[in-house]
Order: sequence, then structure tokens, then C-alpha cells
Amino acid sequence: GLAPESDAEALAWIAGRNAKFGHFINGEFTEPRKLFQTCNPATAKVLAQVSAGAKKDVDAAVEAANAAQPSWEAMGGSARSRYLYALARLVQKNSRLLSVLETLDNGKSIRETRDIDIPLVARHFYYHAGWARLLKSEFPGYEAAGVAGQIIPWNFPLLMLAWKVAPALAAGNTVVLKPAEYTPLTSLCFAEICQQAGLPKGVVNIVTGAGDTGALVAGHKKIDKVAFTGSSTVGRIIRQQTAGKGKKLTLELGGKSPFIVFEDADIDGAVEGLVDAIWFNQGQVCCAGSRLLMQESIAEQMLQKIKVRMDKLRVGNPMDKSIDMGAIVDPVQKQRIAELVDVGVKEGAEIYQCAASLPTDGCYYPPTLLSSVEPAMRVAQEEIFGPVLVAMTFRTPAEAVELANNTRYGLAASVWTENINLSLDIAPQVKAGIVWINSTNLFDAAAGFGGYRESGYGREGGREGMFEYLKPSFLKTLTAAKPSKTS
Ligand code: TXE
Repeated sequence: GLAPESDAEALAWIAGRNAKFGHFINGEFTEPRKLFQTCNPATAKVLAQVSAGAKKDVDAAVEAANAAQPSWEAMGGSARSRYLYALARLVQKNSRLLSVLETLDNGKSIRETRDIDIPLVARHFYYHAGWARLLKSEFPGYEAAGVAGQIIPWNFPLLMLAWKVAPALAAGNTVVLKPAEYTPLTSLCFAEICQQAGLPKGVVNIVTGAGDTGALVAGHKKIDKVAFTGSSTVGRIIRQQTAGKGKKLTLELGGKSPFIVFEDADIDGAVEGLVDAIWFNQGQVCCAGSRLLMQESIAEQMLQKIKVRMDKLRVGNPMDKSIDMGAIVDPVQKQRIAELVDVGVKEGAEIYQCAASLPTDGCYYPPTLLSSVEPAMRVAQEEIFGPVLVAMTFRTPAEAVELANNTRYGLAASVWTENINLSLDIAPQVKAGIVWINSTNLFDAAAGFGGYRESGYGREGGREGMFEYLKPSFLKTLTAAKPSKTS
């Protein structure tokens, strides 16, 4: 195999800050206080201590964001785009440090952070630098929503930051961001990148902490827009908390996305697709293809092929460049996965787990396949958010659609067939914000991402994503309507 990536630079970065971090407010780091730990799930070793944000910290961050917002918006889209380009370039320049830091804090493989997470972060900033320039011509009559409160999860820590921060800044908003308690380190490194880019003070503020800190951000009366990615339970709380307060809100919540394979599909291609659908990022992906729906005639053959492929998955030290699957983010999450799988087995599902041996210390869960699953079972309905594939069968295309839509969620779907007519017939019938044909888990900054039903609402990325950070402006509508003398 390949040698493990070196963690020396990232550990030196942490040590250089005494392994203790304050919040990033008004362009500066505060004194570290009320500390809690963030660990490496692959080794259970403590990486650093970060501060738990209290009301006064959130208040200070919101104050700073409010103070900075008018001039950040007034400088105009061209000026802001230069900052977004600078952030994108600095992410690229620091991509090794960021990749390793992300892998250490989250447990996902270095191959993924290096080739997927961090490059997508840079792309998101580049893409939105473009929108900043086009704001006036493409969104006449609109102005920034104001101050955005952004609460993000731990599964793609820096990428979720980028999905939130880039459009907000492009549209002229300032932000208060609360990273997930398991994975604060790349957000704090990004705070330093903001300093290096010379971003005006108060445009980006980062307050670390757990759910109580998040609730302070979401409920703050001087926040105009809330953007949340996380569990449906917390999404519901935030919706109640913001209801009737005049705040804009986007929620990107869980999923139980179908992966539909028809009998004429390229079966080997579909099996390889499943590796990306459910074993990418240990299955901790909101749009993971977690429900395999196979046409009955190919089910046996496909299950056999999946098992063979599962046995070849390499699970282990995420710093090892040849690994397919790393560690689960936290023992609490691993416990949730294990409990749901037990429920499935008790309900009558057949279980197959990857033959590979797992590292003994660290937080690992094997790639798992549950077959003979019935649509009403909890494992067919609830998001497991781990490397667990649940398999069911269907007879006709109509039955496939019915099964696909038989959940509370509606985030994504993947359809596998060599018949273009069939795929174009099925795709619009599946209630999902995104449908991939003969592919899965593809992300592009230009394509709006988001869900239906309990997967939330609003879109991130693309033109739709920009609207979520804008509001109609009466004054700008008038100015836009007024014929200019020079034209
Ligand atoms: O999520 P939480 P958890 C799903 C997945 C997972 C489950 C639980 O099924 O197993 O949720 O994960 C902040 N007000 N997803 O417990 O609690 C919290 O600090 C404001 C799917 O980690 O929703 C963190 O920053 N904020 C998902 C963020 O919310 C609050 C990704 C997400 O944590 C808060 C993550 C409150 N009352 C989990 N309580 C996806 N869609 O990708 C917590 N937070």
C-alpha cells in the first residue's frame, strides 16, 4: 500500500495555537474559554480544545456582523468578488493543511478530503466570485438579506462552510457561522484564511460550540437569514424558533435516497456506483443512496456482486492514502448506527458485513448490507447515516416509483438503466431535489441542491442559491426601472 499522509504540518498548526482556540469575532480570535475537546475519531486522541460559545459571544459576533454589513454590501459586487477569489486561492494554497486537518478531525479518508472536499470548497468560492460580479445585472431589484446565521454539520465540515459562506458573501451579506462541535478545526483555519485575505473585520464571524450555541445564533433577533444543515429534528426546532420573526430560512436536512436499478442496467457499473453512494464518507452523506431498489429479475445476481465488492473495501486509518473508508465521526453516531442495524435484524432483515478486519481502536463500523427488507421496516424508513445499505426489490417501473417515494424524505435519487426513455420517464416522478442518471453523489456549485418534504427546503448553489441570500428592494427596483442617461 501507499505510505500514510503525514500529519506533521496539521499537528504543528494546532500546536502553534497551543491547541486552544477562541472564537473568531470581528476579525480577531477571542481568549479561549469554557473549553471542550475535539478528538480524532480514528485514534480517540484529543486534537485540541475549543470554546463553547455563550450568549455574550454570539451577541458580539452578531454585533460585528451587523456593523460590517452596510459597507460590505456598498462596496459592490466587483470588489467583493476579489475577496472571494482571494479566499478560493488561499484555500487552494492551503489545501494540504486543510485536507489533513479535516481528516484528523472528522475521520474521513485523506483521499476524499484531498480529492473531493477541499477542491469543491475552492470551486464554490470561485463560482460565487462570478455571481458577485453579476449581481447587478442578474438580480436587479434585489439587495442582500442582511446578516446570515449559519449552522453546519460535521459530515463535510469545510464544504458545508463554503456552501453557506460563499453565496452569502457574494450577495453582500455578512455571517455568523457555528460549526459542528465534532469538527470545528477547519472552520477555525478558514478564519485565519479570512485574515490572510484581508477580509474586512466582521464580515465572517465564527462561534464554536454545541447545539445551545447554535440555538442562540438561530434565534438572535438581529439575524435576518438562517441557513441550517443537519438533522430533521433540529431543523424542526429552528423552523419553530424562527417562525413569525421575519427571518429568511433554508433547511437542508436528512434523506433516505433511493438507488433504483432496472434489469437492463450495467450491473457492474451500478455496483461501483453503490460504493460512491453509500460507502463514500462512511455513508455519512445527506444524499447517500441508502435504499437500493432492484428489479426482481436481477436482485440475486446484484446482491452477490455487492458482497464480492464489499469484501474488497479497505477500511482503516483515514490517513492511509489507499483506504476506501475511514472512521465514524463520533462514538455517539456509531452507537446510533449499530442500534438501528440491530433493529433491522430483529425486524427480519438479513445482514452481511464486510469481511475486512477493522482497526481495534478508533471509531469504526463495517460496510453493511441489509437485504430482505420490507418497506415498512424502520431501517427502510429512517436515516441511518452510516455505511449501511438497505436492499429491496420491485417488479415494475410503477412499483419502483412508488417504493422510491415511500419515505418522509425527498433529497436525492439515482436511476440506473441503459434505456434513456425509461430514465427520463422515471426521473420526474421521483420526489427528490436531485436525480442522478447512471451516476451518484455528483456535486456542482452551479446546480442548486436541496430537498422536498422532510429533507427541508430552499436550495444551495446555482442561481436559486443566490436568491436565498437576497431580498427584493423597493429602492433598487425603482433605480433599475429608471432609464439611464448614458445607455
Ligand atoms: O445532528 P444535529 P447530529 C442527521 C443524521 C445524524 C443525525 C444526528 O441522521 O445521525 O442527524 O446528528 C447544531 N439549534 N444529520 O446530532 O444535532 C449542532 O451543534 C441550533 C444529517 O450531529 O442536527 C450542529 O452544528 N443548532 C445531516 C448542527 O446543528 C443546533 C448532517 C447539526 O447537528 C441545535 C448531520 C439547536 N437546537 C446530521 N441542536 C445532513 N443533512 O447532512 C444542534 N445544533
